[in-house]
Amino acid sequence: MSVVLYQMPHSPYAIPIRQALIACGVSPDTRDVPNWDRGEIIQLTGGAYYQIPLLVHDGRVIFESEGDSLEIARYIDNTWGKRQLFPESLSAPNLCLIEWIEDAVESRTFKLADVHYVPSIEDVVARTMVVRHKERKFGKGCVEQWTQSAGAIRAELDCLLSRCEATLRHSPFLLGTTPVYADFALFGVLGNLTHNGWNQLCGDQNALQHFTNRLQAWRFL
Ligand SMILES: N[C@@H](CCC(=O)N[C@@H](CS)C(=O)NCC(=O)O)C(=O)O
Repeated sequence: MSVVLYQMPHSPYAIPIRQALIACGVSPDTRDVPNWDRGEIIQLTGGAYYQIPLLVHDGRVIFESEGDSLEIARYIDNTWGKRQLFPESLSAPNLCLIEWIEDAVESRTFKLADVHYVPSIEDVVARTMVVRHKERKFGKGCVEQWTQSAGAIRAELDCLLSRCEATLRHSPFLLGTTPVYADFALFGVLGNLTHNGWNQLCGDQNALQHFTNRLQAWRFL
């Protein structure tokens, strides 16, 4: 069996997919896609897609063809996960949490990561292409703006994360004793935030720290 995950190592959307595969007992080969060159993804999808993550399973290419950000996650669940990532009984809280994590939480974590990630791109052309992409979406000077307001963004993020911290002090995972995809989504945004030591969880985010270690070690039976 061949499973190849096209990713960027720090991507908040690729990290959960990689970890969900591992939790399901699948060790994907990973291909790091340069943020500034989406040629391989465009070729693989015949021009239909340019983002990551993208999964190739025995020659079958899986990506967000319908704009549903959960297409790859659901494919993993249906193929290897025995519906443990998306249990029907937890559908409402699982999907609500995923939406909140991928929107409200991610919109803070990626900015705090980007203020470290963007300057770390050594090649001036590559870095400028990434900045250009960000500025077309978020306005000119956005990375500088996020750098200046990093403290305020972090305060907003910590306020949101305090809900998860409180729950995880009482429960191993967000919705009980077994992880669902919402847990992997949370793992993804935290992985993006703290990638390469760019940011750390604080002392009062102990339960979140233990949660990330627990999820990393988790394997579905
Ligand atoms: N909704 C997509 C979002 C994927 C996404 O935003 N990927 C980012 C990397 S974290 C990307 O490829 N951005 C490049 C672009 O939008 O051009 C998913 O959940 O897979």
